[in-house]
Amino acid sequence: MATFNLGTVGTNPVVRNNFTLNTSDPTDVFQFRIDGTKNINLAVTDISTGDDAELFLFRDNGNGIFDSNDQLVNFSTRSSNKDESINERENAGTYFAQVRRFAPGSSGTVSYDFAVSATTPNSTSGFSNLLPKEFELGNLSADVTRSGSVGDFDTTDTYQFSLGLFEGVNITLNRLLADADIRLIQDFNNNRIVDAGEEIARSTRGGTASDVISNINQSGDYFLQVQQFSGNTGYSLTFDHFTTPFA
Ligand SMILES: [Ca+2]
Ligand SMILES: [Ca+2]
Ligand SMILES: [Ca+2]
Ligand SMILES: [Ca+2]
Repeated sequence: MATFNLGTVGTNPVVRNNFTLNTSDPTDVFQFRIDGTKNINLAVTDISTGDDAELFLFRDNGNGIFDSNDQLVNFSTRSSNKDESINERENAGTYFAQVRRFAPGSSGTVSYDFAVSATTPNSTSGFSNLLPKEFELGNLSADVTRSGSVGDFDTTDTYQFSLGLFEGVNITLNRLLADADIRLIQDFNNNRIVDAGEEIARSTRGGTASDVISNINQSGDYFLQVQQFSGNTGYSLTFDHFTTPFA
């Protein structure tokens, strides 16, 4: 087991690409600190085809060493080579993100990209700036509605979708019990990080008012994020598909 100490992590994502796991070295551990109450964002992306990796987050018991006394606080164990994602509000301290090769789903050496950031909770900058394909909607060709929830143990949900030529979409977040917000992103450099200039639109209305992003009418690949602003809430997210007279 290899342990990589990333030091104190803040808003800027720390990225470790092209790491590998195999039968003789099946886990990697990324140790990091946060210096206040933050939304910890973790993503494992670009898992090799035909393989499966899992993601676990532990809080250190205070000795600064990854051991059996550390508490598992969250995990992401999706099938095949789907991206893994954790977005969790936590207090200052030392944490360990463990990436494990899932042997029954893996044929050989598993490669993956890892990223971590810590954003400011309960604010308009609390959105995760990582872009795992947590919910893949694919190319929109009709209206789509999804329900989900955000809260302290899942502070951001990230949806992937694309629009073809002559297609557009209006996006509405509603049925809220607490304040959640949305933003729309295009990952122009395809690094699975939200860089400057890649946020296309956002809606951050207060309370349980619906959030709306209207008239997105350019073809391309998009990410839509739903963020907890305060409290825990379920939500309904609607993609109202329309056609346009232009490409
Ligand atoms: Ca420990
Ligand atoms: Ca997995
Ligand atoms: Ca980017
Ligand atoms: Ca809102």
